[in-house]
Amino acid sequence: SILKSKTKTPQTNIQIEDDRTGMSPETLKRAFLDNLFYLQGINQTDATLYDYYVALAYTVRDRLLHRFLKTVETYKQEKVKLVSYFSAEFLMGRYLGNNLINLGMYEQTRQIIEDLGLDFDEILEQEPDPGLGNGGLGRLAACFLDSLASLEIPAIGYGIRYEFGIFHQMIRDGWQVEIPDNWLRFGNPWELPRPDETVEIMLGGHTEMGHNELGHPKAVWIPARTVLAIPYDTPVPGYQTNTVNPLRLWKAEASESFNFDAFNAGQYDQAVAEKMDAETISKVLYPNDNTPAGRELRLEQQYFFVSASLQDLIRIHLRTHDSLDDFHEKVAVQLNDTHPAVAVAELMRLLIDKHNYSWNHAWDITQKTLSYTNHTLMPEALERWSAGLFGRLLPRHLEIIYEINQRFLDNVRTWFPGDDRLTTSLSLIEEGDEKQIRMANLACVGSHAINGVAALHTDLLKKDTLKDFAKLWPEKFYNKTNGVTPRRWILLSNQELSTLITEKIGDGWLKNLDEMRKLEAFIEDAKFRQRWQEIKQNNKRSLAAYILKHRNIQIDPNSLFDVQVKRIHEYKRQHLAVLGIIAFYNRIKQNPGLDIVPRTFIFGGKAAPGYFLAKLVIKLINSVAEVVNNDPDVRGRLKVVFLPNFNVSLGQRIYPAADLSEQVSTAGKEASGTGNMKFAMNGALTIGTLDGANIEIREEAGAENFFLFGLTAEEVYRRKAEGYNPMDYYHGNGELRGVIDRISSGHFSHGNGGLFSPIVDPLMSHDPYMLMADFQSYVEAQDAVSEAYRDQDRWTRMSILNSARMGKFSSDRTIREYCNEIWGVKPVKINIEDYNPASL
Ligand code: B1N
Repeated sequence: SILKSKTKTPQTNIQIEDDRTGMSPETLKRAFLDNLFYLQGINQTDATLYDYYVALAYTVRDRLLHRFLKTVETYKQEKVKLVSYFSAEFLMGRYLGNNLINLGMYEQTRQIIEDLGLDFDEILEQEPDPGLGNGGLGRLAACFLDSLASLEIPAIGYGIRYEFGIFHQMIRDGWQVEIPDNWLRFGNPWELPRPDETVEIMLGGHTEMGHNELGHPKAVWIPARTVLAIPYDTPVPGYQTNTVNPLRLWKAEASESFNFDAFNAGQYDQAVAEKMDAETISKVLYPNDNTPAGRELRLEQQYFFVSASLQDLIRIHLRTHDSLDDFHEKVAVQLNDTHPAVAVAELMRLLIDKHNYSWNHAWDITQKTLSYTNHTLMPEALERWSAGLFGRLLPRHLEIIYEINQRFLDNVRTWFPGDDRLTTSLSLIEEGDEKQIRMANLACVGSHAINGVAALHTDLLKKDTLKDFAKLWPEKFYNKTNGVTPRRWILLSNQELSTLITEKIGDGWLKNLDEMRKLEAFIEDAKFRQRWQEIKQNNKRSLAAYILKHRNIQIDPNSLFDVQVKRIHEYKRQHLAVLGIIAFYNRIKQNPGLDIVPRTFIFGGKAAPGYFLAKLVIKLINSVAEVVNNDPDVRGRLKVVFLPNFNVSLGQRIYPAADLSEQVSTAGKEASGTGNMKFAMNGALTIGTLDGANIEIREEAGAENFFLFGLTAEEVYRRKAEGYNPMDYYHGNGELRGVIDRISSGHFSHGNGGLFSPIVDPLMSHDPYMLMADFQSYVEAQDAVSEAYRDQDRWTRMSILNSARMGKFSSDRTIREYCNEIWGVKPVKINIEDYNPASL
């Protein structure tokens, strides 16, 4: 027949399902080369390293997909309760290496890639780092997704598919320069568009009184415009489980590709402009960490993803249930800070306006569904929206918020008659020249659970930032100390250390990090200590090679690697570490023969583009580096390096190579910190204040294995109340004076003493972050660090104890607590034995 092939090609070994699910080296190799040729249309002879990355990514994706589809199908069939994590940020980091690990195919994949004569690590480096987050808050969401899938919890992450993630940072002449992060330019093999599950989002316009089917009066929102939300799913596998949960990110598109009226009127440009306008909603991540943007587009982003996600959850629920009466029994929505707090009003609107619920019934479902995590104590970082702006974008939601507030304050007034201070403080609305909506208050009122992210943070929330809510509803408050995933932050980042740990205690620690305590039994084993030290040394050597290649700075792997990587912020006090460096430098200048422990100070972190002082701190670090690194008196004993573009991938190189972790925020300001945990797990010691999770890290590691300094949160409050005068320290402390004067003299700025006065002047007048008060104590702690480092054996013991005692800071522990105390969800096993994708 003419429909048959003329040439006789033998059809051997075609096993479709096996080619896409099989894990044997032969199958993996065949699938990899098959993807390169048939999916990408590229010959091996022409393939670039990036092409190989894509081929490998598709090979791994195939091995995720049947688990993914079976997971979703199981949730539907078993009508399980689902956790949905609402977050404006997911800082996922590269997928390939992590997915290989979680699927248990890392080693055999490395092997087949190397058999083909390719460099495996170089291929992993091809993947763009998806930077859809700013810092700790976004990375926490990513660690939580890893733990949820690893604990076999039915869960879905909801967020925004930003076309541009956090900017790429470059350093020019010591200053930060921002480059757009066009991460989707070459496509994204990890995501699956689901256009059939598109939802419509209304914006702007006004409300009118109308009536429902029964003739009852009801509010009708007449929007000015609508946009479409298109879901893109990224499968998130658990560590050695069959669970693969979705991360569902929404892209904004125009409702109709063209405004036909404008088009027909010949205004082609206007028609296209409207389309572009709609798409700006998911165009770019706001690059602020711990400071609200206050822009209308930001509120549009928040509402866009919250509305899309709630509509999606309602659709999912109604597939298998007759009504939304039991919605809260099947869905737990966690609000990652107040960025998704408009969910309170949106769920009310959907229940009342769309699904005809009464106010009281809708309110009951809403409160039982939602819970809220607070991530900051600083009042200036709490989100507020002007009622005018809010009402222009979300007129119906403004009405709903006013009604929530009225009913809530009526209750407050009956519970506490005459207490005007209390009603003013609890109100969702801040009165003033312009009314402001307090998103934290909205989140508190609309949730059944409110939590802080470290013990001290929760304490201070209850005593200070949210004290009136805590008095009203003490039973609503929880502490959930943050954690990080040991799969990415130990196993993937520090493979040599992981091998040693597994050799000693087996691999149970990867699922139960408390088992790391078993390492303590080997602390008297000199060979073990030596191996521990050698591995740190190897990690330091490879970071030194990276620094030489990318910054052209030679550093000594035998020096103490003293590292501070995190967003640049005044409260995090990178400039306190700089004062410490200058103190060391001044000592050398006074006595060039001084016997000091050689140190390499490594900094990394982005400054928000509009945060002038943070950008000046980067310039200061680079300026000090230029002088210190090239001063012949220093003789290479101090080196300062600023590593540009700190992100998840760079973190993976840096944490394993650190000897000392700088966690020096003003006590009471850092909600938790999570970098502190990654460092300690990888055997770095901490120099830190009693702030955030540092307190719990020190408790676990033992006070003798932690370099503590500085005022406590209580002392900070008290000192400020008593009247704090930083000049007392300037006049009373010669070393501090020498440091400040060295900066002011222009020594680090080619004689331009004024360059850094925006940093120095505030220190000398009000010093809101109390660097002057903490300086002496910081320098003393640094001297204790140097003394400890001289005794390498003692240092290694402390390093081992830090790693061994970090079990508490696995995000698995955090997620178990959320599951048991807040979400009420249980693990669900996914069985793929009976699942044959080829036959479906
Ligand atoms: O959240 C982390 C904590 O470990 C950190 O201590 C905390 O600073 C961080 C607005 C934030 N708090 N608030 C933010 C980020 C972006 C934004 O637009 C606020 N990030 C934190 C995880 O709990």
